Amino acid sequence: MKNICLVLFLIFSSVAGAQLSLNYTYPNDPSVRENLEHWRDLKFGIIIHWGIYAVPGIVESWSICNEDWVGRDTALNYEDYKKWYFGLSKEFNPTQFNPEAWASSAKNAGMKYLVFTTKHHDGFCMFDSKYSDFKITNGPFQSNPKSNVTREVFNAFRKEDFFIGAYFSKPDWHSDYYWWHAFATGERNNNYDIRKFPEQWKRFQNYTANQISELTSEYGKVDMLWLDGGWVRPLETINDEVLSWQCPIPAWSQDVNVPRLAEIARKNNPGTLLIDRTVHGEYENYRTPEQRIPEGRLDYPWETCMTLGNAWGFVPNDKYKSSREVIHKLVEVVAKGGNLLLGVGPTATGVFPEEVNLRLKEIGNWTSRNSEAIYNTRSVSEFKWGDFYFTDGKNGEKYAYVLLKEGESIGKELVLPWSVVSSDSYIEELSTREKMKVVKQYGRVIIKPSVRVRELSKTLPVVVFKLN
Ligand code: FHN
Repeated sequence: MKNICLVLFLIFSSVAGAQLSLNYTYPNDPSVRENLEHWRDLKFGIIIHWGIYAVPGIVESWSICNEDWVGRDTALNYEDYKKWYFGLSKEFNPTQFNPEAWASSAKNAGMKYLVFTTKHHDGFCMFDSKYSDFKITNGPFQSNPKSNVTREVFNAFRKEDFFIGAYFSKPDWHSDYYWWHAFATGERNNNYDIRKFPEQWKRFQNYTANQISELTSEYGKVDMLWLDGGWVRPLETINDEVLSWQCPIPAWSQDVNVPRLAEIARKNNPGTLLIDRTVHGEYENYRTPEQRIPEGRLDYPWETCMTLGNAWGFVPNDKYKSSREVIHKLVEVVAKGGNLLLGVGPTATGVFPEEVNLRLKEIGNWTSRNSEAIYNTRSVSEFKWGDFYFTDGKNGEKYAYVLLKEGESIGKELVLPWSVVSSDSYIEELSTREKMKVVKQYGRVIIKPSVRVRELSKTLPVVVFKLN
């Protein structure tokens, strides 16, 4: 039994102000700002990593990168391994591909936006690019009516009213313009000195711009470009954060000209959000902490991207987080002013693993009954007190969240300071809409949940109270 004395400091206080950002740049373009505020309302999204790496069920792309932290079959020499990996494009034939089922599962979980890997670092295009033969429409799946996977995925999620994000890797380890055959491939960076071969890099910049143009003009409305591969960036933007990655840093600038990509994308879809991850500034419209939730509340738009299992893509026997754990993270992220982008990987045949579908269904059981306390809310300066989180609704209502461990329940009394409950306000438990019995004494307001609500709380990962 969780002995709870819930004193809700929902009045603004000087304490625990938001963690001020040192290098976040709010967009100037009104349509981008409007799109950003809309995205902030959505709170919960799905990022889907799907590519040839699903065939063997290994980590996406990284095993072909010649950096010693990467795990790969050392029985093969590196060149043979790379050949084997790229050869997976001739085996990838997802005959059970069912993007409508993916979209329905994600929607039922309460997710509102999608980020889909149109191309990961390995350069394999999950769309029918005119600028590459290394693509899903040039292999065993090419005759399938759904072979242009990105188009099918975007359409299926758009039909469920999802905000559409295109994940696009700035580095492309299959492109001769990035890993040039004239030199041995090295680590994650391009493998030639751009200062000596500027025309080769110009070719890569054009190749990238052409693919961004395809993705933002031939695949319906794309709301966001989620650019990954932060090491591809102008040299002058290398900062302590990049140095902390402890990865090789070239002496030259890998500037892929993101302003040009933004211009192309926004000409095709005005207001497109640009997420040039970790390369702060004008084209990082929100920040993207990965696999972690920031300590404090952040005063700028941000999103935690986190895997449901341990891998971004499908790997066999992955260990998935419980639905309770995901819902706790969702509430924590929302109370701190962010969004949660949850990562799943479909199998080589094109379906979500059954355990993933089950988790998404369980998550939906909670989000569907507490949706108003998630979407459209905004964080407050006093976002946390003890074990509890708080947010503001947009119409003066407030929400208080009590996170419960397995088997825990709320206690017989919850205490509110008098000041937060005006004379005519009332308090309800959100999932039952049951009005709370409230006693006012000695400058405090005591909520006395009914036996029914206390019993129900044993089955809930989070109990939400709404102060009207
Ligand atoms: O290198 C990628 C990684 O494979 C994965 O796609 C993640 C997802 O956020 N992004 C990069 C690592 O930050």
